Amino acid sequence: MLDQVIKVARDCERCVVLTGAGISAESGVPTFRGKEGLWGKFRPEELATMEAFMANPQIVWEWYNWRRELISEVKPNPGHYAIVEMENIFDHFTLITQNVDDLHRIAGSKNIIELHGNINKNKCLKCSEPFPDDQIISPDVIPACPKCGGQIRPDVVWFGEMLNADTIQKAFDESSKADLFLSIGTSAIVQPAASLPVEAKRSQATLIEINVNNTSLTSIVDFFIAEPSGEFLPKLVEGLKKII
Ligand code: BV8
Ligand code: ZN
Repeated sequence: MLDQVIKVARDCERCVVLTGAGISAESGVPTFRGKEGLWGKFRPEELATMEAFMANPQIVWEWYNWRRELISEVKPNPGHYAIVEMENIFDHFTLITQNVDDLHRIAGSKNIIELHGNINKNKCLKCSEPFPDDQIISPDVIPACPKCGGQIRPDVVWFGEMLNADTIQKAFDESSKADLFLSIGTSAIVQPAASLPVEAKRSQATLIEINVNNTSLTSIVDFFIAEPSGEFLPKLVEGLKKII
């Protein structure tokens, strides 16, 4: 399968990669819906929503700080680094991530579309002013906005919240122009992100899925690679570098 994928990929010019929590699993970041997943103890509706934050700001704030703590101790894995190299292999390369863990940027990826925001960023609930990154935030006291005194919240997209219009538009534009689309480590459940690979397929891209489990996307992909992304991606990049 690797040789077939290399053969197809080498003739492609516009490559788009969509990643989900699975790309960070080998770094030790729990996925959302896996058995050891973040949601194992909670349900998405309980915590990653505006309603949850309004009802229990303290619990939501502490959950995000627990995740920030956890993410601050992990490193990118070979899958992240292979994606960095892909930027130099394809004429046009776009990385779209659903993850908020910042590991792609830390690994060195440049052109990243962060669909759901970034867990290390905060903003004001009231005036949306970004909260300065260098301000120390205590794990259990929610800071007040220096500009208007409003409550600070994590700058991520919660369930039920709209994604940034320009961000999602750019993601769909790139997906519709791709001739190669890799869906990596995502259960392809969360919308509208899960529609991006479908859009690419509709626009005649070759669609490749890399996941340790089948997903709702698997039945429409051209190649399904049932391997951990941290193992398959470095082999793919090594193979492409040899022939390009
Ligand atoms: C919106 C930030 C609309 C917060 C997240 C249709 C259209 C529009 C909306 C909806 C719709 N249908 C339903 C909705 C509502 C909702 C939704 O999609 N719900 C789902 C549960 C059905 N969507 C929304 O609310 C979105 N908003 O569109 O609003 C709207 C319209 C009008 C007016 C107002 C609003 C907002 C969605 C964004 C939510 N925020 N994150 C935070 O992180 O705290 S989503 C969250 O899930 C993460 O970002 C995560 O990345 C994302 C997706 O999950 P995955 O990444 O796929 O992770 P998962 O664990 O599920 O899967 C991991 C995969 O990896 C598995 O398949 C596993 O097998 C695999 N894997 C594991 N290890 C490896 C591996 N693969 C390879 N290698 C390995 N080693
Ligand atoms: Zn404010």
